Amino acid sequence: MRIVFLGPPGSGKGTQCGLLVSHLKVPHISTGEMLRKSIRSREAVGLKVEGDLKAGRLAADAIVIDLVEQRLEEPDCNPGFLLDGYPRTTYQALALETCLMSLKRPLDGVLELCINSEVLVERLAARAKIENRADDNPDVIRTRLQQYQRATFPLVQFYSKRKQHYSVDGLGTVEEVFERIKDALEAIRTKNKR
Ligand code: B4P
Repeated sequence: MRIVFLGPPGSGKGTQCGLLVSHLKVPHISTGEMLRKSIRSREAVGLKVEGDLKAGRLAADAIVIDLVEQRLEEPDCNPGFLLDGYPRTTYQALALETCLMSLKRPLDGVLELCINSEVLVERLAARAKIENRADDNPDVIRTRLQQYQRATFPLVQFYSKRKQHYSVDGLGTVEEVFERIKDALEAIRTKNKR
């Protein structure tokens, strides 16, 4: 299956995609993870995006689009993929649509994990204590949530118009959310068979 996960920071996209990899047997492509890796290894891309990530701003569209397009051409993506954190802007969504059209592999669906912002702040503050991520401090979390509302939330409408959008309640335990996601994937499979 070819699925995009949408949701604000802390909504559980990364957590749920991690669980779904073995369920669906497709790779998990997290642009946040790819960018952090390139920062850690001091690659040219990493040096360009480091300041943006630290400040909670989005990296430049051109950089992320390029990373994802190269990744989607790798053979392990032939059976499908889980895109986590991409697209995050309308420009990226249009680029993805064009790329998948040229690969003749359209998206099966877009899952939005819905959750309120108080829970998000609590979750990210809890992660800050464990993982020491530079972008999990309160000021940067606020910037990331604002970015989401401004740049990424309009994608709900973008994919609704294309009848590809499905929303999933992201509140509850990891296992409860996972069960809801599996149900939504089943609904997508059934709809796409028709
Ligand atoms: P990401 O790594 O995608 O960061 P994120 O949005 O915070 O999502 P994440 O996957 O970490 O959180 P999750 O919801 O899984 O991006 C980082 C940065 O990279 C961005 O701010 C941006 O600067 C840049 N970037 C990435 N993609 C880009 C793009 N396409 N364009 C431009 N820039 C881009 O979970 C968070 C926490 O919640 C975890 O600690 C988890 O344990 C906990 N959690 C999850 N589910 C839970 C549950 N049910 N109950 C309790 N806790 C739960």
